[in-house]
Amino acid sequence: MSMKIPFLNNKQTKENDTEKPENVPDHVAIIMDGNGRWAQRRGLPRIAGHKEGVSAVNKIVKAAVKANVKILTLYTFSTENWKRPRSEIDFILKLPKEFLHIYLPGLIANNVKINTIGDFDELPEHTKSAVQYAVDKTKDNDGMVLNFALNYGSRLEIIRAVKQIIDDIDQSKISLDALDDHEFSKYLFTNGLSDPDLLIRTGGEQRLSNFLLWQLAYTEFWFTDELWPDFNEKSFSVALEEYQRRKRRYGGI
Ligand code: V0D
Repeated sequence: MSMKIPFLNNKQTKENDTEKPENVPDHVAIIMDGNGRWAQRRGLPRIAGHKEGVSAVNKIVKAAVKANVKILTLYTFSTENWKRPRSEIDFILKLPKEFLHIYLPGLIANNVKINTIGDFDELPEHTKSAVQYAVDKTKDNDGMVLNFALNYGSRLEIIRAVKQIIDDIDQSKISLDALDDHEFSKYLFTNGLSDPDLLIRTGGEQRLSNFLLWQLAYTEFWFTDELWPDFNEKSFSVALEEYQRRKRRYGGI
């Protein structure tokens, strides 16, 4: 049986196999902005930009695996995105299934583990089941963690944590004295994941838009005007190189 696995179409050169760049960020988080504008500039409907954004996701996942990134977190759907037109929301919420139908075999072949953060329960059943299937299928993989922020909002995440902590204090599961930033982190969606080392935002805006407010406290930021569908392996390596340069300066004089 021969099966085409799109993810595996990357040609690894000998150079890439032997090169071990220093100071690769363990955890990269990305705000994938500019999809709607990408489409509108071409006279296409906004949803055409989201669809094009899906193939950019695959390109960057491949690039991240190749670069030896340990965790890649992608902001795919925010709690604020429910304010968009219903037709656009319906289209976007079908993208996980479409993405996984095409790319899941390649992700499995590359030992990628799929994870999600956010309020998963509020998503439509068809979205949840497609994503849950992929999470289950990849749960024993120990390669890169591909972490999708789905129906994610950072303030909601922090409020949830506070409520759960109060509950646990009431039930004497933890003591108020023991609450420090390490303990607090365990109540966030990102429990078990290290904080991002590098945040990338495409599409020209320079703000966090309610993304990982707690986790980005010491993170390096990289903003680019490039729209997400145009963001490619080259753009990604430029961001990684800039990160490496910044860190080297830090350790220096
Ligand atoms: C649209 C650009 C992949 C940003 C990328 C539901 C907006 C394309 C996924 C995906 C979206 C999510 C989970 C998963 C597998 C794939 C995705 C959404 C939007 C929101 F397990 N792309 N993508 N999810 N866009």
